Amino acid sequence: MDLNSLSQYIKGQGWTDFGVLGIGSIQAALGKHEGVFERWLAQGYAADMDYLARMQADRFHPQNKLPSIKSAIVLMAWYGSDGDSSGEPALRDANGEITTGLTTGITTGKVAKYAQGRDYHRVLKKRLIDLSAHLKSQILGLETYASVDSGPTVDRVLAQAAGLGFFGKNANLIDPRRGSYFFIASLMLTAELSETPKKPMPNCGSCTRCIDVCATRAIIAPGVIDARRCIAYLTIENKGGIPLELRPAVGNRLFGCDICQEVCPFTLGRASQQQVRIEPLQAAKGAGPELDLRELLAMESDEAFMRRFAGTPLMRAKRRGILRNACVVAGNSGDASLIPHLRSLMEREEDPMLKEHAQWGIDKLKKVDPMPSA
Ligand code: B12
Repeated sequence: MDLNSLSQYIKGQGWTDFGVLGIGSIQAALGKHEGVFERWLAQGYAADMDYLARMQADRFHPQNKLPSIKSAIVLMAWYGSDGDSSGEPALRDANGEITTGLTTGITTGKVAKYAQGRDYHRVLKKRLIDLSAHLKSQILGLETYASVDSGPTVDRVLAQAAGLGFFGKNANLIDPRRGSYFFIASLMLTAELSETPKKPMPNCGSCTRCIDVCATRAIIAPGVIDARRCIAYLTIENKGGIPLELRPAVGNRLFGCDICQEVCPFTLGRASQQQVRIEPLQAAKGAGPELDLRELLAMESDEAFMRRFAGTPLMRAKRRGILRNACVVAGNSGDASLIPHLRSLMEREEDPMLKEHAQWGIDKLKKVDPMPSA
């Protein structure tokens, strides 16, 4: 199959870009990174994400899933912005300091950009299945294996090898023309496709903005994240409480975090020039960028939670995780009118973890306004 018609089909599906890797390049890239990954795990940086160690063999040896693999198409799906710049913070405050858009005195919590639309796993998997069917109609006897995020692939490493970007100091894969607000998906194939040409890539140079502004100091070395401190981990994957010392730094990040991307010069300005071409990924189709804390704190049942968030990435944290996060964000809001909402959550919920987080929020708000009117 020639590259032009493949490219036409892929772009027609709404993908932002793609690259093709032969099995030699796949093995070389994964072989180089397996040691990096093992050292990362050994340091404890994976926190409680035990599945990462369990999936190691499959992630680094794609033959485990597709024994006759000969190539892979690695795809980029933009999610960052619907074409305006409203989600981007001002880069510097009045004192000239870099700011990450964190504010106090507001009663909403922020949803990371990746999570504002429909759940990308389902949306992109569907696109991969359609792509696979299209290729199978052209290549006799073709077998494929599709993977998005939760599947057994090392997405950033494959995408970097496929020429889609470079490893940033914020650990994200950065496309120098667009920034890093994109998902990565792959389709492994038993057919040999010709590799796409690779362009030379820049690097972060001496810039350390992401490291400097990370509120919890989770970027412990360029490109290395300690998930135990990362707000994305703490508010999404984490099943327990948010460590006390990190709660103030969570600020108004209710679900996920984009601080290290928001300040990246490759993303700033350029993000607003991109469009979300896969419609269900648009913020208007899902939870959107901000959620009302009063509404969240009042969510009494899993049914109510499902009605509001089914089909969105917020389901990952479940009602329990979102309520926990809402208590922390409420505590950080500086708005004492939220105290009664935290109180009624505390009285209503049986879960000691939720009670403790609500109490923390109340105590923090009392310090702002020791005599709240309500
Ligand atoms: C576990 C995981 C997390 C964890 C850990 C994050 C991390 N940095 O490892 C948590 C929950 C914290 C997380 C957060 C986020 N994630 Co995540 N996550 C994953 C997952 C499932 C595995 C990543 C992994 O293996 N990590 C282990 C590290 C060691 O590997 P790595 O990050 O893939 O690769 C790095 C190293 O190899 C390193 N490296 C390369 N060479 C060398 C050499 C040396 C010497 C060293 C030291 C390092 C080094 O550079 C690579 C990039 O930094 C992938 C999906 C997948 N199947 O791969 C998504 C994925 C990485 N996440 C993604 C996203 C969107 C996010 C968030 C932006 C979500 C959000 N807004 O809240 C944040 C970003 C946080 C950050 N700055 O990294 C996207 C990233 C897309 C992109 N453009 O890069 C992915 C690819 C999902 C997808 N399919 O689209 N995530």
